[in-house]
Amino acid sequence: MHISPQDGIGVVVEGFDAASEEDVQRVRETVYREKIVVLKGQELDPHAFLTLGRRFGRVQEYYEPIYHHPEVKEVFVSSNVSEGERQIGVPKTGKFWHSDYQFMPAPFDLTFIYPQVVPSANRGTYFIDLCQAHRTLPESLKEAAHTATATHSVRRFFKIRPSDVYRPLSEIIDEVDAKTPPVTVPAVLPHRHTGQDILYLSEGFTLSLTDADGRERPGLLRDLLEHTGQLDESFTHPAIHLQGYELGDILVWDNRSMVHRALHTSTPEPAVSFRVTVHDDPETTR
Ligand code: 7UC
Ligand code: FE
Repeated sequence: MHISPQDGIGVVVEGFDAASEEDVQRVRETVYREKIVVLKGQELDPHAFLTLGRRFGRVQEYYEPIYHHPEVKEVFVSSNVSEGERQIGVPKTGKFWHSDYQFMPAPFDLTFIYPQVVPSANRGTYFIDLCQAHRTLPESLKEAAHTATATHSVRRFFKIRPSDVYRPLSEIIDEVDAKTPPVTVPAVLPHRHTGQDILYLSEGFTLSLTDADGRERPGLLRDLLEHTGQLDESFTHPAIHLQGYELGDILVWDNRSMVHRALHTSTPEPAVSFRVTVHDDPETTR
């Protein structure tokens, strides 16, 4: 197995063997330091992809079944391809800045994305490192960030399911809030594997920010998001990294510190990718 740096954030790994415990350990050690790891030349069916995820920790299946792979429910399918009447997975996922499961009490440590059908143009995922965003906070925002609490929810990006047709919107919203109640946590959180501070905010999932006195501070939330680069509609902010990929790549990232956003495709080309998400709990995996 050979690791080399890539432009911007992350490393590229050639010769990764999903069956090698040593390779898995090296990728695990590398991902929290380098944030993104691209495993080249992988040929895994959905079962083997799940097995790979399990080598890194406790695999979490997505809470909404419409995303499940029909044979392997732990594999989340993002797909704009439908076969006749049958839509497998969900189209247009993650086209907003977020960290996976940020709206849940226990977000994942690692996300694995395995593209299956790749568009010829506009492929890739944007990333921003929220540890870097914390390190570069101007003095004027630092104290306010450290004393603030943030509330995260899936509400704005919950996808209407086929079974929701003809249901009142208010009933669906109430159901979303009952099933996934908003989560309130400090705006700056320590990374549980590296101890580094994370400015844990996203444009998609962070509903509101509250100061030490319990007052809502929308202006502060906007200033902090602006600092991270998430409000840059041109995607030219220096903190934004565009991660490309090709068939055979598996992207692995440090989900707690990396907000990401799927690239908008102007031309509706077919695109399918599989995803596995993992809790890398020290007590269960080491
Ligand atoms: O359809 C989507 O964009 C899925 C999103 C609401 N959640 C992904 C996640 O893992 O948090
Ligand atoms: Fe995502």
